[in-house]
Order: sequence, then structure tokens, then C-alpha cells
Amino acid sequence: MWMSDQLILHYAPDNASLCVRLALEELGIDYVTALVDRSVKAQRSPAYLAINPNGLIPTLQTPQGPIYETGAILLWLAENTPSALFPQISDPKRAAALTRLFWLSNTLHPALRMLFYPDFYAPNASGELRHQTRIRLCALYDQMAADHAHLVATEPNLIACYLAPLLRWSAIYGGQTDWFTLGRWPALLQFAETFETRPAALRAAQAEGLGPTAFSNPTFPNPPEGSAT
Ligand SMILES: N[C@@H](CCC(=O)N[C@@H](CS)C(=O)NCC(=O)O)C(=O)O
Repeated sequence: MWMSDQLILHYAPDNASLCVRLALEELGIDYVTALVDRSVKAQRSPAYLAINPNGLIPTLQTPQGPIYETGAILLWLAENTPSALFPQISDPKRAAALTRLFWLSNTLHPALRMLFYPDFYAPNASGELRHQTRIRLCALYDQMAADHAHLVATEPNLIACYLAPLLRWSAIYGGQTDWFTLGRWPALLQFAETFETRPAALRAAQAEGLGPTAFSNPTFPNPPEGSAT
């Protein structure tokens, strides 16, 4: 269906591009990757800014042009491939799925960005921002665990491709990580343990050096190329 040179994922290991790689692997479609070398801030290079003016990873180049914003890329992939990753427009499950996808991209993911990049948001109060953000994230994960009917890891699922990396990063990035113990949310732990056994997740973990328990009990990546930060 897709020629391999039609979809180019601009990625760095263990970055938000991981969500897109997981979806591409679930879809089983052809794509190629282009490393964005964070060690030299390649995400701020003129060539990269030309396709993503935010200077953020990921960007997916498509026959319709470059797409950025993880949620937008994921939805585009689900809608432009014959897949069951996300409910189609006529499916009664779509409303709830859209709510969850946008919650991940507009609420949970930006909260994590405040934990990972506090100086960007509060250069003079980064410690306080991190402290408050950890409290807020616990409440968000409480909410997500309570709504566990949507935590589907036993079949291809766009929400899972977005959520699993967010859980992973919560456990290892953003300074002190003892606030986050996945076992506090048994539904999330079970989700992560199931998700990381999926062939798509195993291939993505292999490609980015994420280790054997990449989502339920992650460690820092050891990628074959590039760097996570
Ligand atoms: N809203 C963006 C956020 C992407 C994002 O946070 N990317 C991070 C990596 S996980 C990044 O590019 N960081 C490099 C930087 O800030 O210079 C999206 O959903 O794509």
C-alpha cells in the first residue's frame, strides 16, 4: 500500500516519536526513519524547522506533507490506513476514543512536558513546578486507572500506542522518580505488562534499545543510534 519512502518518521530514541513508531509497527506498513540527532540539537536546525516549526520530535513526512503533533500523526495514520487502531467515524465508540486521545495529547502529555522541561515553563521556579506537576500527574493517573475500560492492550489500539510511552517516561525521566510506582495503579501495570508483549512493542523496543520490560519496569534506553535527550 505505502511505498517505504512515502512515510518518513523523524525520530529520536525514546522520544514522542516512539508513540508513532508503535502505531506504524501495529499497522505493519512500510516506513523509514530519519534520526534527529538531539546531541547536536538537530531538532532546532533550519532543515528540521522547515518541516516542524516547533522544533519538536516527532514529525511524519507523508504524501500529504509533513505532520507534527503526536496526536495528529496518530489519528492521521489510523484514518489513512485500513486499520482497526481507532474507531471509524460511524462507530459509536468513536466519541469516547476521541475524548481519550485528546486527553492524552492535551492534558497528560503536556503535564509530563512540564516535568521533563520545567525550565522552559518556569525558569525561576522549576523545582516548585516539578513538585506541583508530580502531584497533578498522580491525580491524572488516578483518573485514568479508574476509567480502565479503555486500557486495551490485547489488540491493536491507538490509545495504547500513546499511553504506554507516557507511562514509561514517567518512571525514568524528570528528575526524582520515586513519586511514580506503576503498581500503585494495578490497571495501568497490567496494561503495560500486556502491551510490552505485543510483537509491535517488541519491535519498537528493539529498534530503540528500550530493554525487556520497556513499559512496565523501564530503564534508561541503550539505543543503537542517537540519544534520548
Ligand atoms: N506536543 C508535541 C510534544 C513533542 C515533544 O515533547 N517532543 C520532545 C521529545 S519527547 C522534544 O522534541 N524535545 C526536544 C526539545 O524540546 O528540544 C507532540 O505531541 O508532538
